[in-house]
Amino acid sequence: MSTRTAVITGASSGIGAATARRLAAEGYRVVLTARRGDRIEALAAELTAAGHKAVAHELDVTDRAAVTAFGAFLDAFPAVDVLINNAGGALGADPVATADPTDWRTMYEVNVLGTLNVTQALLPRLRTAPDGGTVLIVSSTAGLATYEGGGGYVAAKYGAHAMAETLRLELCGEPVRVVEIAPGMVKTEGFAVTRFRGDEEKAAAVYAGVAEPLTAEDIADTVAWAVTRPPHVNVDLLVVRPRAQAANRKVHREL
Ligand code: NJP
Repeated sequence: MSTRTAVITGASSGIGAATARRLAAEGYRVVLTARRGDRIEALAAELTAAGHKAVAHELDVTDRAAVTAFGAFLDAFPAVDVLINNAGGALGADPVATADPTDWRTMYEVNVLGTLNVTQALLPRLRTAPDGGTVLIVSSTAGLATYEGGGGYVAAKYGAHAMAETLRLELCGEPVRVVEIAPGMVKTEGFAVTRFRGDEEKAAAVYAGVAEPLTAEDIADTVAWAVTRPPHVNVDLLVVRPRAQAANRKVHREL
């Protein structure tokens, strides 16, 4: 079997980096993208040194022209088999009454339009993948149920969820499957720190007393499982939470 190629957005940290490592270990050629070029270059070098196939391509998913150029860059590859739309995140935890619309716009830009941009650019290649293509969207449990302070993040992830559902309907009959992974609480390097704009104390409080939040590797594991099913098997939606989290705000804490 020839080497399959997986493109991963937001591969510079957290779930994206773990997914890149995991898919490389599964034998995929991984194309790592993110805005922080130094990080993805370092990860690609690490994977290459370990005998895997990895390349880095700096990319802001909200920059539509850059994403289009990225699609052309991928023409050099024999095929594009898998797209992992992982770039995203939250900004702020303000109530709807007082939230900053700039934050809402930024979250919509990256979580929804970023995913749209990359999916549109890569779909022609995914359609011609030898064993069929896979579009995977890392959404969130925040895209399936709301919570106070979830605000613009909830709205954006509902958008990502709606896009996954709609795209699956529209591609029915074509050799491309659409998979959605909706994680609950995952303790990653960047998520909470970004949400609270670098306030490490507030970020740490998100996970306070939670014995075992999910790790980036846990989500990478579910991504790898979903994309390595036989091509006719479409895992529509996987909701993955830590055992200590029964719902978005129902979290067992040992404080
Ligand atoms: O977060 P973090 P996670 N263009 O901050 C990239 C969802 N999720 O791994 O550009 C391109 O470590 C950024 O790269 P850089 C979450 O919503 C998480 O936890 O270099 N890339 C970085 O690699 C998100 O969709 C939790 O700054 C952009 C990555 O995104 C995904 O999981 C729970 C970008 C973020 O890595 C990964 O989050 C949940 C742009 N414009 C859903 N903007 C959780 N952790 O609890 C950002 O339900 N990135």
